[in-house]
Amino acid sequence: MPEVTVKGMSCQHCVKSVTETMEKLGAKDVAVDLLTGDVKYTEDAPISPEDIKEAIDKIGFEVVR
Ligand code: 9UX
Repeated sequence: MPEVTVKGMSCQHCVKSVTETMEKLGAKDVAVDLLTGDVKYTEDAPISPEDIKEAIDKIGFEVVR
């Protein structure tokens, strides 16, 4: 299962924003751990890490890995 770590989330609204952004990129079954920043997801076709970085950045968070 692909995974990215997102820095800067501090509430459930942040989780929702990140989840919706990931879904817009085509991610499915997005599971966000608010405490660790771990974002797990499945994908039908590979999603570009650069696209993820850019989209997450745009909503005010940072992909750290
Ligand atoms: Mo509330 Mo989460 O401002 O960023 S949406 S902490």
